[in-house]
Amino acid sequence: MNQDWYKLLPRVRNEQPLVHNITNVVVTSFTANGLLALGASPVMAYAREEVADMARLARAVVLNIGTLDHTVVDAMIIAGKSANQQGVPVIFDPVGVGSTAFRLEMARKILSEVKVSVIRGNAGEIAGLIGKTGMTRGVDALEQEAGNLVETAATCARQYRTIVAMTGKEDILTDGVTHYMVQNGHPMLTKVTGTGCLLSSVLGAFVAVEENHLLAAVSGVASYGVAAELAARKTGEKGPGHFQILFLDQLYRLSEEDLSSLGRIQKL
Ligand code: ATP
Ligand code: TZP
Ligand code: MG
Ligand code: MG
Repeated sequence: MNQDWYKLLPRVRNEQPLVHNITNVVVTSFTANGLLALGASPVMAYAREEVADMARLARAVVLNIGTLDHTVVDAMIIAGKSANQQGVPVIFDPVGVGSTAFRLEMARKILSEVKVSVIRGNAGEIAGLIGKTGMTRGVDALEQEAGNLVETAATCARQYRTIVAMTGKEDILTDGVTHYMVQNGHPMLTKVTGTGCLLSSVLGAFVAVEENHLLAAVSGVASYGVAAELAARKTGEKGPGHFQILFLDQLYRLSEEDLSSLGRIQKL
């Protein structure tokens, strides 16, 4: 990509944007620690009485339906509308959409009431949002043919007038017209719960510092993938427990040089 995508990470560290997360109970602590390691400033707030105020204070709002119920969905809509009124970008993670009817119904409700800047999900979830079902197992994506992935992501982006970050072995970033593929990352990311959720919140930090949200999404996904590759090298023979810690450390240590030498971004 011709812009200096690797220069966004230093901006995140300089500006330390406040990212307001309404996320799931599985990943809360990992998400907060990941954002801190990266250099952003996390806050979790869920009460309907305060989410409008918190969203207004934040530089990005992340809505993640991993362990949703009606109360959480109400809070997400209040927070999302407040963010929209203030021009604060909203990221949406449709965890598990495509596996139950309730998730799809709630995701569509949120997307009909809140304008989101980026949807970040696995292939099954993005397919689920455009009505293609049977491509998920619980919160995990099932394998799909590569050719269909770009079309699925682009259709989703056009339908919801947003940027789609569809992640997996390869990541597809699209606004519906212009598409990028990022080939960074490591299979160890699939052995630690919440790595997709943390990525959605990391994208919140990147869109907070860059108005071009497609560039921010590409940069955030590539930076995250490079950190995972470096952490996996250090993990060696050890397993997911060590990788999780080394990955947080690597988010903290990641340099512009690491990114410019290891980033694998391709315009499609
Ligand atoms: P799932 O529940 O299907 O694992 P998720 O919400 O956890 O989905 P992922 O698609 O796993 O999200 O994406 C999280 C990170 O893991 C992204 O940076 C992505 O590039 C990376 N990733 C996922 N699978 C692989 C893989 N097989 N090889 C390399 N990187 C991967
Ligand atoms: N169940 C509900 S939310 C959740 C699980 C296991 C976490 C999913 O995290 P990720 O980032 O999608 O792997
Ligand atoms: Mg994963
Ligand atoms: Mg997920």
